[in-house]
Amino acid sequence: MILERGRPVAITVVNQLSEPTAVHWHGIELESYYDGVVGWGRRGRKITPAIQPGHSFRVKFTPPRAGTFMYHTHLHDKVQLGAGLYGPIVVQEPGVTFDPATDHILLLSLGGEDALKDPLLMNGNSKPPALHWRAGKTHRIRLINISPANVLACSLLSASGALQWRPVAKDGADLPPNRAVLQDAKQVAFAGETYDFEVQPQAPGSWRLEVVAVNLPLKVVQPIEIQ
Ligand SMILES: [Cu+2]
Repeated sequence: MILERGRPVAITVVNQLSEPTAVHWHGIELESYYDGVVGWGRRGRKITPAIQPGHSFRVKFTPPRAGTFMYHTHLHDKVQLGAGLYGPIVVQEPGVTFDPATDHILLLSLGGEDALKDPLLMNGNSKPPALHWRAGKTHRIRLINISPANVLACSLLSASGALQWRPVAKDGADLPPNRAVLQDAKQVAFAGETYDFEVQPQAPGSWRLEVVAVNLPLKVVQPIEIQ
């Protein structure tokens, strides 16, 4: 979902499940009534309802910050998250167009309810196909962890070993210049965190983003071919 900072948006959530649901707009500042916390969020006298099967709920907000966010179910979390009720949100500055050639969403999740049996997924895939990036350009990586309760260690590697990247944002907030400095391309991401990095591949080669869970037998590798 790509939104524009400062531009009001209305999103209709239609529940086609056989059980109630609610959707949380993770990291976005919005009125609590729309934020998917059933029985808690409110607007005047209205309390956030669960969205019943066959029903819908219209969410309205104006994203105040550009950055990387996510939406996800906030009801029956284990079952519905395991079934895929989540997705990325990118908020762009006005006038900026999302360019998938250099802007890359890498969303980590669990492909089921059981971290001991179900696979770790990258963009919905346990064996994600290679991405093809151009050398000589600045690429932005938007790392999102929505794997419930999983702490993930992520490293960007080339065939000859570790790479470096420049962190530019965390949870949708730009980093101050003294934090946005080139460093080893490693990051531990807790569930619900987003991290943005910039990388500048100089020459063709085979890269990969390796992600392993801390204390769980989970791993996923995203191949990246630099061309
Ligand atoms: Cu959340």
